[in-house]
Amino acid sequence: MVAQRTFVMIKPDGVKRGLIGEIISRFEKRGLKIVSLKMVKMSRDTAEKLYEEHKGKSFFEELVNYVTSGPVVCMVIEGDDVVQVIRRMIGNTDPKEAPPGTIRGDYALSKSENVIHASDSIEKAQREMSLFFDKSDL
Ligand code: FUP
Repeated sequence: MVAQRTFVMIKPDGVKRGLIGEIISRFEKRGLKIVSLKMVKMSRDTAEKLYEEHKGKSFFEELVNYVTSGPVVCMVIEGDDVVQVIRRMIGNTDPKEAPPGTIRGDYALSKSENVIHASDSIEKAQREMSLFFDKSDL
């Protein structure tokens, strides 16, 4: 199995609530490798690019306002089948449907403020990590 890389971001509510350590710890304990990590205040332009698939939807404005409302922690994480493994670890978009034991299932209740983002395909991972990291960071 060839190691994959994915993009993960702890959203402003996760940072404000002091969940950075807890969340990173889960990935480390799972045996995944943190390749690069940074805290940034996202620009509006970057937020619109990150969520471009949702442009025009009713929640888009609210989503962009929320992810630019405070610092986020961006990571590139590596491991076997890491895209799928981390999607399972974070749980459903709507935390009320996310099973206990998942990050959203344990720490969130709101669909719009759901603590964490992770890429849902290898292609998206490449695109999303390039919004926040230079080649030399990786
Ligand atoms: P996910 O990949 O699980 O983060 O989910 P999506 O890409 O479908 O949605 C991205 C973000 O848009 C969610 F994390 C929160 C927000 N969203 C809403 O606020 N309302 C919705 O109905 C769907 C998504």
